[in-house]
Amino acid sequence: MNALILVDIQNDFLPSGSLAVNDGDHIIATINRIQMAFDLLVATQDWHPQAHKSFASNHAGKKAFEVINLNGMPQVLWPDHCIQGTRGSEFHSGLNMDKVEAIFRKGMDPKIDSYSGFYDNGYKKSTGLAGYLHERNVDRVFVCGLAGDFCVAFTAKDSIKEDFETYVIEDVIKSIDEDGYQRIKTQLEKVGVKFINSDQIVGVLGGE
Ligand code: VGL
Ligand code: ZN
Repeated sequence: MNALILVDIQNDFLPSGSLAVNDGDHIIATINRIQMAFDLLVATQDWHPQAHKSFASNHAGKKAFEVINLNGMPQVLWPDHCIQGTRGSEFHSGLNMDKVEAIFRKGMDPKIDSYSGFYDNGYKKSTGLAGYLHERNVDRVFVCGLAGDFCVAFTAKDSIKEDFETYVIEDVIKSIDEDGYQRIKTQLEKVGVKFINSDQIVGVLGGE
């Protein structure tokens, strides 16, 4: 079984959102179109309390995109985003969610950030996504969404750790920083993540 994970396709990461990713909306139509190729669709949702320590606004004198030490780990400070229950935290209205069987929320603990759909950044808590996918007999995981250099990359890294054959579909991701994406892509390639474009999905799945 194969699964497509839709990572954080939420208004705050789209144009006019508070942490807008360039051209974030350009991936939506293709994501809707490729959904039918997969056995299972799941989504992740960044879901922060207002007091989240990843927000620059919760650190006096700090600005967004500065890096601080948060409980022993480097932490990029972000503009307030994806606050629980706000419009910014909702999925893009044009994204087809009808076939998404489960939504995994992350980033609720104010003390620690959570980029991956599987674990927080300190691996203190699991979201249950790995167990869910294993119980559904998934062996191949495909990842798309936002942002390529953060939540998509961390999700792909943990997917490999959980022993899923893992693909990032590169034409349906967008990154906050393209250079940062290229650096993390090199690391992901080393641990076995594969990179494809959406026109290769049928070929990859055809081997099943
Ligand atoms: C993300 C920064 C902060 C993401 C989430 O979805 O990539 N990036 N929170
Ligand atoms: Zn966040």
